[in-house]
Amino acid sequence: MALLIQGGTVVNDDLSFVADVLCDNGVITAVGENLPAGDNVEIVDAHGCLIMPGGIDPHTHMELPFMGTVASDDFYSGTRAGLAGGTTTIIDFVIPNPQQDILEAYQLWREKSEKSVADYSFHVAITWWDESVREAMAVLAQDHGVNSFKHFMAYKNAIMADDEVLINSFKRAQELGAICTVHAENGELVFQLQQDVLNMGITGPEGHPLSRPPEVEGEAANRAIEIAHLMNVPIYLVHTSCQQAADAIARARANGQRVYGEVLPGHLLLDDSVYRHPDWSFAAAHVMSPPFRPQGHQEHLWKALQAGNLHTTATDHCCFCDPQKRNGIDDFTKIPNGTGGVEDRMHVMWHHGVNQGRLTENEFVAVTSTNAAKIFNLYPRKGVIRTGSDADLVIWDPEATRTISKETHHQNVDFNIFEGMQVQGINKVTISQGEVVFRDGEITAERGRGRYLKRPLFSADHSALKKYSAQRVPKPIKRDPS
Ligand code: URQ
Ligand code: ZN
Ligand code: ZN
Repeated sequence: MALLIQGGTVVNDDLSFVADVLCDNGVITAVGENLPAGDNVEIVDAHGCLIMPGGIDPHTHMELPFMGTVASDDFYSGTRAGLAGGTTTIIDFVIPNPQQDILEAYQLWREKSEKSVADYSFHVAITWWDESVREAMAVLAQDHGVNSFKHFMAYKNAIMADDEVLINSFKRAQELGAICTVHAENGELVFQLQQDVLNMGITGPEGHPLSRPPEVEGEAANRAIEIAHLMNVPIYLVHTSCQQAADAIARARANGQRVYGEVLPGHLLLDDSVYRHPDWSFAAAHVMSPPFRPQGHQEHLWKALQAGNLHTTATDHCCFCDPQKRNGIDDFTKIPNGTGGVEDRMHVMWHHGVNQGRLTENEFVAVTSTNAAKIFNLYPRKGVIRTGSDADLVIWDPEATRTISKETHHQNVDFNIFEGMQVQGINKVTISQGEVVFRDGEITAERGRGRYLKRPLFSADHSALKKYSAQRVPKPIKRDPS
């Protein structure tokens, strides 16, 4: 059934304009004023509302096996919660164990994700290196539409990539036309500081931020950026949480390097006082890496976002319920790291971004959808209201309100880091693949309707680098052998 969205204002990252939107067979077929309603068309009333591109969350971990347990939101419940909050596409992660066959891991994640109710794609983590990994990256890039490879610089003795892995993988990504992403924390420093903090007798969640101060992220951010610079590959820093890392990105960009930054609403709004809360479960529920930072970093991150040195908002949605968090009841280093947010990201960013005058409505669209689509080469299929683009949209009511709570959220987790937050400006309707999947609080998306999205190599950014590399090859100096 075709849909005609009538009476709204279309908001793209570059422009807002009054228009109707016609959707048919999963794509947008017309955008314009007073579009005629043909036969067999469902009318969706958008009067007084904004019509915006469906949200893209470029950083989630549905049903991730991690730190001895498995994240509690799976690809069904997690993407379902995302639709309720206006997110119509996620980019999740294939994270092979060290020495695990990369292609085997990719297949496992493809099977797990078939239950999704929204469209999805994968970054693939490079957690070890040998010639088979080098070959697997080509297969994934050329045959399976993987154009982004992730590197965890933290998590020593688990999935941490050392400099040798980083350099080999970055070089390979450059050859293939892919982008590199990093979790930038110095895992060796974290490991040492964790021992130091435990030796002080600190075993509670308050030890978590003490073992990974902002300098630990700043060092890794600078190192990753320099390696990317010398390997001539674009780089994207996930969950940039502190001034040191944000400034590293800004410096590199000021030097013309192709570096992008992601920020989580949690790092924009919460601080490290949560770890000193008297209730152990409350404090442990906030254990994620990098940790929420001391007061001051949040405002710096907002300014970096407004300045265009941070480009996307994501959630790093990786939920663990209290019984799971209690694996670390006697030792904070054993508390599974991760928090949720896939359902709240857009509401929180609108309320604290647009309502507070930090972001225009167009910048909101950029940082919740369009920029991620462009960086990861899903644009203009995703991330814009345009004829021919996928019919993934939200009908946004700037006057409607919601109080965020674990009691009412659809996320499969017993905690919400934004508990009690009252927000104004929410999606009344979510449309995915041209189908109404959320309306009046009801989710009607069918299990398994989500599609795997292939992402082409050589996004505009990378093709520019390719040309630059070709010109930059130094020549050997011819010398008289005598
Ligand atoms: O590091 C990540 O992004 C994953 C393992 C989720 N956990 C977290 O604390 N950020
Ligand atoms: Zn991470
Ligand atoms: Zn993550």
